[in-house]
Amino acid sequence: MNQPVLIKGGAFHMEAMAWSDYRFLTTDLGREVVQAAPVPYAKNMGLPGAMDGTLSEMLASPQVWRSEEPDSNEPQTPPLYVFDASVLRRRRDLVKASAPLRQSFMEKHCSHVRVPQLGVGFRGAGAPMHTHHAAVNASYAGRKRWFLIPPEAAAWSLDPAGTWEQTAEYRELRNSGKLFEVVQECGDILFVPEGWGHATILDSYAVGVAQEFVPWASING
Ligand SMILES: O=C(O)CCC(=O)C(=O)O
Repeated sequence: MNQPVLIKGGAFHMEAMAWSDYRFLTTDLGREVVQAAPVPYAKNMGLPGAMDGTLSEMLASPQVWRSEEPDSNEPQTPPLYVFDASVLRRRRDLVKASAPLRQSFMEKHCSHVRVPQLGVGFRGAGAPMHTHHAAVNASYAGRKRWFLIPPEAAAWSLDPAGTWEQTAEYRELRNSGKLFEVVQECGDILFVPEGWGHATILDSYAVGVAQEFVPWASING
């Protein structure tokens, strides 16, 4: 399948829906060391601004936390986003509760599946425009805006999506009709096909788990 699909309420049955309440997320994962950065994996890409600490510390940090409503005193730059593949690699006990791909699907249809990635942040945080393998993304809290570009027009950016959304490049893409925007709400699953450009901006406190995979069909045709 090479079209994005939004499955409304597709994650409602998952145990990780408990994370829509901040207190359950921090009970399960608050002591885990994570990275927060202006863009996911900033350190790996040689970009500045990343911080490490426990998830509880990061979520209380003024560089990460934002109130639900915009505040005139807050920094103009987007907040840091906790986006981390190491947490669920260490906490295998929470993979079944939170990773959207079922074991039977992976065994039958996938040649490779990456470790699920945890994304937690507040209003204005997000991921810049990028592409990779197919992915499913489950939302367990909040509202997230997605920007999607088909493979023939896909692009990369190292700017946080909140900054990119203010640029002429964004406006041109939108006017060209090549940019699709979709809102993912708590409990929804979004499928992003291989090669599609995608970026996100959180509208509120939001928690998601993303799982990238290579379907046999994409190798064997
Ligand atoms: O969940 C997000 O905010 C971004 C997810 C993403 O871009 C990805 O999994 O590649």
